[in-house]
Amino acid sequence: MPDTKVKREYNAEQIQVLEGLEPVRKRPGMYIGTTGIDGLHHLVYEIVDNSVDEALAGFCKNITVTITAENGIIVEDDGRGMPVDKHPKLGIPAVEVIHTVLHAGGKFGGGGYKVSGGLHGVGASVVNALSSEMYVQVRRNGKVYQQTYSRGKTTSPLEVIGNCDTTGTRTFFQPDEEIFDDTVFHLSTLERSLRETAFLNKGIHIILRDERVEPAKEYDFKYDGGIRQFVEYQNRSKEAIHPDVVYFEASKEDYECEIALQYTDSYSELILSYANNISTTEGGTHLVGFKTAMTRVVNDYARKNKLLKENEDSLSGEDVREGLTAIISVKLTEPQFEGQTKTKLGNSEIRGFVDAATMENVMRFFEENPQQARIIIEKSMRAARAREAARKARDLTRRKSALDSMTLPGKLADCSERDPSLCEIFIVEGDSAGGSAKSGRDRKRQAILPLRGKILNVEKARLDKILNSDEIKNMITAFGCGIGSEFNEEKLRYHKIVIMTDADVDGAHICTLMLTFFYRYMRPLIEKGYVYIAQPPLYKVEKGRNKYYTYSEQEQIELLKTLGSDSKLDIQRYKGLGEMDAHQLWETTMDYNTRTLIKVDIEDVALADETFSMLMGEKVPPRRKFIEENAKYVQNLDI
Ligand code: 28F
Repeated sequence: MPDTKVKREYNAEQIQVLEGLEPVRKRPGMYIGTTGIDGLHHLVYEIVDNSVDEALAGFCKNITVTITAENGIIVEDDGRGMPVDKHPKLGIPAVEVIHTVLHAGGKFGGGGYKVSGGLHGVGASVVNALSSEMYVQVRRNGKVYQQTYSRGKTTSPLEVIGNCDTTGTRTFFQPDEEIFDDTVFHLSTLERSLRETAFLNKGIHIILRDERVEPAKEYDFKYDGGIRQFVEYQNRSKEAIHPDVVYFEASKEDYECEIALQYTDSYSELILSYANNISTTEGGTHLVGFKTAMTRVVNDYARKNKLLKENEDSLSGEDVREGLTAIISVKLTEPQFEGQTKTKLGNSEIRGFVDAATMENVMRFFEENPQQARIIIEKSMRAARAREAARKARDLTRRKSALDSMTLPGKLADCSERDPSLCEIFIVEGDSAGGSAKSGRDRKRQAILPLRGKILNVEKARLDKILNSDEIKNMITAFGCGIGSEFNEEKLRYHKIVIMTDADVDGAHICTLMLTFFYRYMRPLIEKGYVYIAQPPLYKVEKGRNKYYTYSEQEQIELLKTLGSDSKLDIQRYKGLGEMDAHQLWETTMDYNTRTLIKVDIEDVALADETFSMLMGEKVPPRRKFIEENAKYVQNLDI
């Protein structure tokens, strides 16, 4: 009898179960983007998204996220509770499949589609693989079930550990220190993300608790106004110029969009876009559709109502978006994410869908609210006139430098090196410090641009006025890379732009003004990591022939402890850069081998936008509250 080899057919899921979650531990970046701080926080979003899906399906009302004292995370919801019945093919409980099989989960009941975010629903199994400990407790059928896991492996069978008369799911996980070098969660990051999730899913109730502090710090997010309230929140430190938030939603076959917008007296635009609650930071077809329609509807209405004369040029997209805060949220069953960080929406049908919805609804708002329409149109027309004036002013600066291309500002002490990647420019507060920096520097690679006093607050000024400020013009010319839409990274003359100001309130203010200018008109400088803040010393301590510099109060205390208070010490507290001579400034703050530079990076556009508006904008109360709350962090300005 020939032995017929029985060929066992494995289906995809069974292969997955055999392979386990090893692939996730081998290449975690494939599943959560990075194993840095962003990847760590993605673990939370993956679990929270499962609760959000249960809420969107209509079965969960409350979600609680707790950071435990040991930097573990507990997420709890009052949904139906994960299913516990045996999986027909795999013979293990559904809850175990969800935690041990990659991409298990898929569609949720209630006919909805999985619209929540994360890295596109890799779900609980990835969190299990990247956690040293994990447990899930399911309240369902009047019982409390529990199962535990570690590093992707099941460490206990599903057991009944009690009875209950409620339903829901509670998940605990401790990020694996073998995977993540930094496992300390940032409360502000979770606060912003969960608040955003609550705005995007109106009515959902999310509580965030931090038990690492005594008493525990708690946030409570619930916004029945959804993205309308999101716009009001983003505008809380700006002045709205018309009373109503424009809001509309539209749906078609298997996609829907929801948009809210309101104009303020700000000169910058803030448009946040989302697809299935994922922040599409690289934009995409929904954003293009919205922008195109906004430009068209403002021009059409302006012409139809004789606000814009026949012979006047049309308003540009930039003019129309000056001062605009908008939230665009689309939901679709088969989203295509493209771009470097997979946060650009690619679905082409969405562009026309959002364009038509915006055109129709904004035109209707204008026709029903002619006063508000006029205010908005007039704002855009002022922007157009200012843009025209700015172009003239810019041509002036360009024409001058075109005539004599090397017209660099007289105050600039340039460096001799021609390769920008080796060059640094120090923007130094005050002429005396500028003088010391010029003589103390490395002339080959370090350029100095002294800055006299405060620069213009660009948050409260338009481009034409900004271009009239010598200090700003000097920086633009020295950097060589242009501003705004003309910014060209290839032309940047220095790959380190170091802000060097006094370590006092004035210095911090000048530093913030400069960062505001870079953020508003040369944002890629910050995004690409060219901008730094120099750290001058606070104290010089001399003991006999030994000389020590300290850069923070803490460091000073430790040094004095080490040197012992018995010996005779000569201590100098630096009030400003000008108190250091050229050599001291060089060795403490500019020498490549001994200096400390803080690299400025934008952690979150929305946060940066509201931080600058709060710090530099019109309204005083939010600014006072912000400084009171954040003063203790200010030594490491990391926006
Ligand atoms: C703290 C994290 O994960 N909550 C969840 C549910 C509810 C159901 C479900 C989840 C069926 C097969 C996909 C219950 N009853 N919180 C959570 N709550 N998953 S995750 O079902 C899983 C789906 O795989 C659920 C009826 N239908 C769905």
